[in-house]
Amino acid sequence: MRSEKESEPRVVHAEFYAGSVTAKQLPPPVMAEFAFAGRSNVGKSSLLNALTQRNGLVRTSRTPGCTRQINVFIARLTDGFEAHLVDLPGYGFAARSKAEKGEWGPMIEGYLGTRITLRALCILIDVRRGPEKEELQLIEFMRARVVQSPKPVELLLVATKIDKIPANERKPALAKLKQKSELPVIGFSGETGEGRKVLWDRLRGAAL
Ligand SMILES: Nc1nc2c(ncn2[C@@H]2O[C@H](COP(=O)(O)OP(=O)(O)OP(=O)(O)O)[C@@H](O)[C@H]2O)c(=O)[nH]1
Ligand SMILES: [Mg+2]
Repeated sequence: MRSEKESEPRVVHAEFYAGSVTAKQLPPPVMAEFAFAGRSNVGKSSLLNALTQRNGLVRTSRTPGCTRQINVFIARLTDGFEAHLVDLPGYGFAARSKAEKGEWGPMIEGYLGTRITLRALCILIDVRRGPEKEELQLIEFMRARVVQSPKPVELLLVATKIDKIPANERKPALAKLKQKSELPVIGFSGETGEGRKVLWDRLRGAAL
């Protein structure tokens, strides 16, 4: 019998593909894309490292505002499945300059609103915070999105830093988030890799 560890999806190739401050300047949409959005410091870049099992693939930082452009990575699994993973800059970062703040919304919405190969958007929230105004707005924005895509974009809520709450509080915390957001919720930890398999399974399902 195969152990749980062996059935974990294994990434055989992962590398930086392209980066841009506008969706228009990104390379043409050629394969399924999964994007990761959320407020600054929530753990988007750490999640990408955990998902690809490459600790240094994406730059992470204790200081909010680390990722400042749309960064696209390519990942290939053992069975040949390939997808683009898209790290978006964080929103809700108070110390950012006014001019920069003004560009953030259009950059994120420009990408999410137009990319025809987008198959899933993971909205990350810290498990210790509920969905706030920005997350609800993002969900609204995605529901109102009209793009000539062959498939609707799957929306997932990913509750990050799950390692920071005691094990017995995790299930109730996730249930509460699910009720508040009316979205599927996956608990995730960039530290321990918890949630990695469930997330890969969901993403692959969304690509088909
Ligand atoms: N304990 C714990 N810490 C985490 C986890 N994910 C991220 N962190 C920490 O949180 C901080 C921010 O992580 P990043 O991955 O850079 O966050 P980000 O969302 O990409 O931030 P921006 O690029 O600023 O939008 C870092 O110090 C990480 O080590 C997690 O699952 N558990
Ligand atoms: Mg980041």
